[in-house]
Amino acid sequence: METTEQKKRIFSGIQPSGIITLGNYLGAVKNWVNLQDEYDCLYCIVDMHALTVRQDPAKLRQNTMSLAALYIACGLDPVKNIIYIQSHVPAHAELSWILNTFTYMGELNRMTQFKEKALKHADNINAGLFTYPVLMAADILLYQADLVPVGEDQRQHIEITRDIAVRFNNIYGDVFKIPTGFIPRAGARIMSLQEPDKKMSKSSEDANSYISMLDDPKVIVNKVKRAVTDSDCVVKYDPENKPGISNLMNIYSCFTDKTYEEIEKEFEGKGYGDFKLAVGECAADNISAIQTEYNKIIKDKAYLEELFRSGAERADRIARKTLSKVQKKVGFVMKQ
Ligand code: AQP
Repeated sequence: METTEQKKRIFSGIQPSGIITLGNYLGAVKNWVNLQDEYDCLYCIVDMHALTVRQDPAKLRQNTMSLAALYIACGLDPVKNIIYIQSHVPAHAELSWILNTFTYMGELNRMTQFKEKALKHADNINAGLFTYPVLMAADILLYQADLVPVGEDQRQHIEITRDIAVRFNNIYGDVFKIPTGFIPRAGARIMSLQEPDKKMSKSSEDANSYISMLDDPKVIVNKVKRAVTDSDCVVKYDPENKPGISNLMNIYSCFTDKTYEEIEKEFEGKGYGDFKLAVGECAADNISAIQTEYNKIIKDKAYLEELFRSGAERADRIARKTLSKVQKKVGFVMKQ
């Protein structure tokens, strides 16, 4: 028996739909790093999810490699954690199909992410975009995950995962563990630097709206300098009336562990220029340390390929167990 079996299990993932942003880092990866000792963790690169928006194949491949290198550069240990590519473990697609038949159109119709993405990609409202939450439910339920650390935007998808699991269990007995979302207190919703009422997204068309984890440090400082704020020049946490400044305070707080009160004191009587410079430099310093590691890892193709091979093998072993159980329960004749 593996010693890790005593620990609670975590599953989470990110789409290689671009280079991850500071939002993905602070809302997800940074917390994953803190959880890796205490939990038995699977961190997936969800390339099948990325296909729900049209991708350039060469870029998708490149972004997948980059995301793996960034996971490790950010501090995820590939031995302690299972790091793998979703499409390398066929059980995700197989379970997703079965779960589609336990999910109602009405439930999927309520999903905010679907509504937002359908508006953004009106020329490609594909069935995969609609059933995205079902694939996510399959990702999580396959591994009998206890906890799913995600940013605030994924809360609704965790809820539907729980609903699908409960529905299935009510019919067939205790097949799935009912997972809980784990949303960090700080950093759960990093907003766009240009439109602070919208979340920061890696696939945004305006490069000034996000900080990419691979942006040059000087670019990071400049993007923060250009961030949209208000005109009253007081550094005060007030998301409703001062969303731009509050967003920068959130970012600063995530990196420095300072409370909003401490930040307000630090910048009392100082202008936005000083504050933005401090936020920009702090983000740039932290991100550039990650980039130094990234630059070493991304060059080593053989290392990444071995990581993918062993990650998929370890994930597949766990996933197959759940999938077989589900297949038996629904009445499939099992292949001998
Ligand atoms: N702005 C954000 N603030 C905090 N957390 C965030 N996350 C995403 N944006 C923010 C968290 O990052 C994890 C991975 O997200 P994803 O790539 O699977 O999908 P997403 O939520 O749709 O992220 P993006 O960056 O907005 O991607 P695109 O532009 O492709 O849609 C999740 O845990 C998410 O909560």
